Amino acid sequence: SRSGLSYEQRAVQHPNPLVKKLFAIAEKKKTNIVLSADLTTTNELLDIADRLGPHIAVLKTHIDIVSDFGPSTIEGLTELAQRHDFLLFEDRKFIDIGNTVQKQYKGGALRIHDWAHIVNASILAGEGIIQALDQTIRDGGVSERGILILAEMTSKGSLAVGEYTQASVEIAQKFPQSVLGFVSTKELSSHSRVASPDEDFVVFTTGVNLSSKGDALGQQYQTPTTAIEGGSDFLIAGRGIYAAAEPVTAVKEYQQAGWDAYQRRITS
Ligand code: BMP
Repeated sequence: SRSGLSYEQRAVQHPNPLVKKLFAIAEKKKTNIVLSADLTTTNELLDIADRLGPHIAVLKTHIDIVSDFGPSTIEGLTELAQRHDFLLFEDRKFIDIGNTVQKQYKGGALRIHDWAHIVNASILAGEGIIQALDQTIRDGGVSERGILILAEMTSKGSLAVGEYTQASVEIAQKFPQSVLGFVSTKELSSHSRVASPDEDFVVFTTGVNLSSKGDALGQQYQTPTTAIEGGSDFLIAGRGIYAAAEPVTAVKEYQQAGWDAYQRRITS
């Protein structure tokens, strides 16, 4: 792991062009925030993306919750991603057999591969799912596409622990061209039996909130500081930011907390 280096140093050393771009954005905008933009209409989604775009490195969508989803949703997101320089991450959580996920990724009404730089997948079904997504990425004719493996979950009673999490790391290591890293609550290299010295998987952490410990449906939060101290590289926050009374003020608070914690980690 290279979690002790600056984003700039990691950008220089990383072999994957999409990760290089992600680290370069973090360094340039001084942010490790991934906005979980769980808004349910195109207008609300694009409005929050435009207002908060300058403060985030990645915008995470659940595109299937947008009630009026259509071409203008994607055109708007793509235009804002370019204007404010952030990446798009569709939180699709692919989980089926390889043949099905290829169709879900490339086709259907959502055409996720066309517009989302990053997608995530669970390894419940075995490594074939990652093989299938990897194949679509390598044959897809579009550069800058990557996968995060959902190695843990933040919800109470999650079964994605222990050997399951370890298997996530081992499968990631078999597909280094397209697996960028993990969605997990902490760094996972300690789970690995065969970590190579120059591997640098990126850790995205959900369940981040500055003022709440959880919700009524099992969500469990940690703070930006504890997440970064635990080896997280990018903080995914939703309601803590977009549902705040002043989302712009809130995103700046998360941005500062996440950035300061990362600087402390790499200088200590
Ligand atoms: P919030 O910060 O409002 O709790 O939102 C968390 C977001 O992260 C949601 O979009 C949820 O689907 C996602 N998420 C999560 O909370 N825990 C996980 O383990 C994995 C997730 O993708």
